[in-house]
Amino acid sequence: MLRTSSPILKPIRDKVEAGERLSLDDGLVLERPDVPLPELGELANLVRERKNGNFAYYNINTHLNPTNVCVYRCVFCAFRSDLRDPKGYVMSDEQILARGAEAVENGCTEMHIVGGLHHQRKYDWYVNVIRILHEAYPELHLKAWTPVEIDWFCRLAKKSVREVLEDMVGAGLGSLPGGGAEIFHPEVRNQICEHKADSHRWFEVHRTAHALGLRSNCTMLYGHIEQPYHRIDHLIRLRELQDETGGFQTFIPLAFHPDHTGLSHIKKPSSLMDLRVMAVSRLVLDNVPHVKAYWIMLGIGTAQVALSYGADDIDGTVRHELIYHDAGATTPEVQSVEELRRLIVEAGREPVERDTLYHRVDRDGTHWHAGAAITAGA
Ligand code: V47
Repeated sequence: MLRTSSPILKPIRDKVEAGERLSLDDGLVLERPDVPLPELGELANLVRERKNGNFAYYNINTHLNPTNVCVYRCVFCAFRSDLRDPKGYVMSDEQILARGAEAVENGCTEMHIVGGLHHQRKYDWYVNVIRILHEAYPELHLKAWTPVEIDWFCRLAKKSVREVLEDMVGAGLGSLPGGGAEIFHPEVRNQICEHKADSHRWFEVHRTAHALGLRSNCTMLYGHIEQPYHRIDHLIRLRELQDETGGFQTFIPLAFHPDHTGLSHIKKPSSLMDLRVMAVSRLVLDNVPHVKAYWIMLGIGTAQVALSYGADDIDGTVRHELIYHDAGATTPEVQSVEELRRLIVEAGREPVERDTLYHRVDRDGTHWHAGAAITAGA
């Protein structure tokens, strides 16, 4: 039995308890500042525990951003560089392979690969990033390329989304990360990233990936110029594709970090807003198994609390993260497994190491193998 008592939440509480779907209008009510945050959290926690019990998942992973040089100029991005900017870099094959070696030495199960869209690199260069890593380290799951990158590759290669994804799978791609979603509504998207893949293209890429049997994640970048309506609209669009394909594994709400971006006059969202967005996302996205509290972005303390506000996953050890650190994140660059497990236990949850596709990981030091699939509940 829930302790919630606000009259404003009563109809929504009844729906959540009965396992019924929330509407767009319900989502807008949840976003109202007069909805008490603890009650919202309690409702989201009900769904979180229904789906994932007391488990909180983490993985041992690393990031690779093969280049930061990018043809696009998204105003929220501090990571990108112009072609001739001294900050710009492109990694060589040797540097990329060295990262693979480091990942395996550290027991990583996953490498998360995204980057800039370089003005001069050809399609084969991007396929080669996946191929050389997969050939050298076949056990490392390569979670790579957002729809923004896949769309760019289609233009470079004059190929369809399906053909590009098939090339990448042939080279060793394992799944797609959730990035590039930002805010789908054109009122916002046209102001923060007008030139890159639009929402239709973003969904086309994930729909095609799911049809090919790939799993993927999804995200939402919040706390900049968007309004509550844009966030709920975003979540409902994701929910609709999930109804169609069932291919999303995890949703990750991404808090905007303003430093060194074109929106540096905007304040970073507060922890209370982070928790509200987490809880609302869990409640509206009723068909996505997992919601992630990305500790790099939220900070450790908020990520721990978020495990009782809808989140059941905290991402991983995360080595070599640049996108958030370039934009002012003050979290450490890497967390040890012991520390990740400690912070989960301190939050009252049971830590479970997973691989990218949510199998339990059985591990002896850096040696590991994927065990049974973790099945989410309702
Ligand atoms: O698409 C860029 C966001 C995303 C900023 O799939 C920013 O498991 C805040 O998608 N402030 C990339 N956000 C990161 C991403 C991700 C992260 C962790 C796990 C997974 C996963 C995916 O980061 C971009 C954009 O939405 N971003 N700049 C910024 N200044």
